[in-house]
Amino acid sequence: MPTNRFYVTTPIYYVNDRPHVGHAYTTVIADALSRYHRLRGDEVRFVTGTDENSQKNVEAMEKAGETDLQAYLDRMAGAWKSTWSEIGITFDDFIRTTEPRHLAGVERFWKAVAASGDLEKRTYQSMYCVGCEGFKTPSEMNEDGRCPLHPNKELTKVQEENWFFKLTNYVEPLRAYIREHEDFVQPASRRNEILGYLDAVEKEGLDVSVSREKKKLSVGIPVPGDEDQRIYVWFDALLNYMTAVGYGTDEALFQKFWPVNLQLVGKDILKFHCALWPAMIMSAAKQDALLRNEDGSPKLPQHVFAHGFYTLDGMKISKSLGNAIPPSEAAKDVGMDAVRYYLLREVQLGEDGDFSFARLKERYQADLGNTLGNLVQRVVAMSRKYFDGKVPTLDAVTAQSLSDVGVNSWGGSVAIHHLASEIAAAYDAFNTFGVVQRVWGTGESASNLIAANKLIEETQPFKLAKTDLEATGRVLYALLESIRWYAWFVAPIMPETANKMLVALGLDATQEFAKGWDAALTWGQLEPGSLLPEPSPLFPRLEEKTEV
Ligand code: ME8
Repeated sequence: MPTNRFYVTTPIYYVNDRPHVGHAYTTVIADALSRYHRLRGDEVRFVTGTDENSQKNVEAMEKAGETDLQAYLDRMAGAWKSTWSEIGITFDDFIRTTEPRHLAGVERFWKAVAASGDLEKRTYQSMYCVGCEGFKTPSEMNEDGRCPLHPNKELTKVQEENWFFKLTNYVEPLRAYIREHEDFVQPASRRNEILGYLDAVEKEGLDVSVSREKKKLSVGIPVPGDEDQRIYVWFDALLNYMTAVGYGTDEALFQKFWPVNLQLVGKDILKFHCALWPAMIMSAAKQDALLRNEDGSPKLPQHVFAHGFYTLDGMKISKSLGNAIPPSEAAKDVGMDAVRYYLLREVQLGEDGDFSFARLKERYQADLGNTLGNLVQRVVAMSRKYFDGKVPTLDAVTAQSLSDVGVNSWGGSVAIHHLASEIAAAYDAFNTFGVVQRVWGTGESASNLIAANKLIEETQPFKLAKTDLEATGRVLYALLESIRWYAWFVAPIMPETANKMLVALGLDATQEFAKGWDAALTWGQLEPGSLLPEPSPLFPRLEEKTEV
């Protein structure tokens, strides 16, 4: 089977602070999708990184009483990387916009846009929000003239001569691309926001200032051919998605991974990603053949998905409120898998939600401990007890009879095959919330975790074992084999848990995952008669854990 490639990105984050659970949300979604595609055998490129040429970072450094910007940036980039490793983020590349490889690509791209005639020097006056690194029109301000997202800071009046990018030249091509590619802007509910913005760009002539006077900034990439100007941080930052895969430095790599399959962003930066960014590419593609398809059309991102925002215990997450806690702290009692699960489970992708410690603990006990953990514990313990420490092996437990444990709500192997294809479809549609829902049993297919627990209640193997060992063996085998499947389903979201589940079945997790999704998910691969190690709880009860 030919391998597909999957290139997924997160925003590159400002390093004015350490990551909090909001940043973790985007990054965990990207990680789960990357892990899923790796399990399928696809060639995956997962890129995250840091947005370093921002005045915000300089302000944060000064606030921290430091003066060496490079040292500050290095330290903060390191802090982001280590936070990501603490919650199991498996990025393939981490790009920093102060790296030489990035500068090379930005320069090439700027020159292409300039050669297309889409840059023009104009004198400009506007209000600027350093928090957003963006200009604000009067309709985008609060009544008091401040930015609604950063009401603690006054806007700065900017009057200077800048390079402008003629976004207005691309309103029609953007509309056409969005019309022809219904799944470019996701979720669908966000498309109107972009179309509305394009109407405003057209009506109000909203070209975008893409440079600033050098003397007013202490950071920023120099504008090629204009010593007095630096490139606007957003123009530079968006290009990370290309420079990380070799634009300007490694043509073969770029050809392989561009265009990007999926760009995950928060709803706050949708406009930059679905209007300015594709317009920039349309412009540069007129000059740069690397950016064109064979038919001459520009190579644009395939999908941009904007998720909603998390609050923390009902409050906006912000550095100034002091609640921008790192994800590792949220994971202190419950572990990283529980935080990853919680972030993806608590809200439908695209909606806003609240990260609450009480809910996190509730879900840990109920969804993880009681529903998943207990299932594994009970099934393994019963099998060990009635089948001599092993996966049931009875002459009568033939492959046929194993797949026919169709007791009431339990759908047996036919249903779990159906469930597996529903789950793959949900992952393919970036719907991690849907994956979790289906595994835990709110989807349409049977043979999910809820049904597995019901099967135990309905068949009562602990009583059945006294009268009909063969029937007991069939039930327990079906449940053990299902646990192997559940491990595959949840592995992208809860990698440590999935490994433990396989170990609980006496399997070598590395070997099992090397099989690949399709090869592994056929019924009956768990070997009857193989040894089952003594189980230990997957999700220890919290009281016990904190007492230790
Ligand atoms: O905007 N809930 O960086 P940034 C959910 N450097 N997601 C959240 C969140 C919350 N409460 N808070 C932050 C920038 N995020 C630019 C991006 S890309 C070319 C440049 C996530 O550090 C969400 O993904 O402000 C949001 O879009 C992003 O962090 C903003 O990160």
